[in-house]
Amino acid sequence: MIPTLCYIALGSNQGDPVAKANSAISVLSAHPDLTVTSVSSLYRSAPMGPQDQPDYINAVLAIETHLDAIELLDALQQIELEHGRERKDERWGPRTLDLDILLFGQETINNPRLTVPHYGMKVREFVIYPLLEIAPQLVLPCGTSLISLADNCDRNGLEVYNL
Ligand code: A4P
Ligand code: MG
Repeated sequence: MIPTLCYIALGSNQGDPVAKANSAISVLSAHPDLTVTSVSSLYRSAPMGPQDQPDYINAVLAIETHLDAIELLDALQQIELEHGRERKDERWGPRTLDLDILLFGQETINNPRLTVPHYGMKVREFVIYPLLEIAPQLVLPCGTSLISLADNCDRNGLEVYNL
């Protein structure tokens, strides 16, 4: 069976976000059910949502997997928990680690636990530019090219994070 090519967004702005991001990338790379095929640079981004929170570290990974989408979500949520994630009520508030499924092959998924493509991916600079780095030719299931999304998306201060 052919594995599904998926794109995962990573975000963190609490408790040493760079270390959290690198650790999450290591755990994903070592996961028996996932093959990480590309990893973007780490990026520093201004917070979307409440402004009284630290800047974020964001990145995007390409993975291949034989898991179905819900099994993949379960695996990602398990990794979030292992990195100290607590789900709070505040929308868009600070988080130690957020792992979102951007794309699951070319599937469109709408169920109570999962919306794919991710609802914010067309407008978030901290998703579009890291994704452009690893998948410049990408076309969304709706037919929109990633490059056209980038053409319409301000970088909003987004920069590659250098140690
Ligand atoms: N869920 C539905 N679709 C998906 C999907 N495609 N991938 C459900 C992952 N999960 C998905 O997520 C809530 C529920 O969404 C999950 O239980 C899952 O079943 P969550 O991670 O518990 O909550 P959340 O991430 O706080 O919610 P939300 O609204 O998805 O947050 P966002 O939209 O991801 O925003 N600013 C910068 N610069 N960088 C960031 O990364 N992130 C956020 C969070 C706010 N501001 C940011 C950033
Ligand atoms: Mg999330």
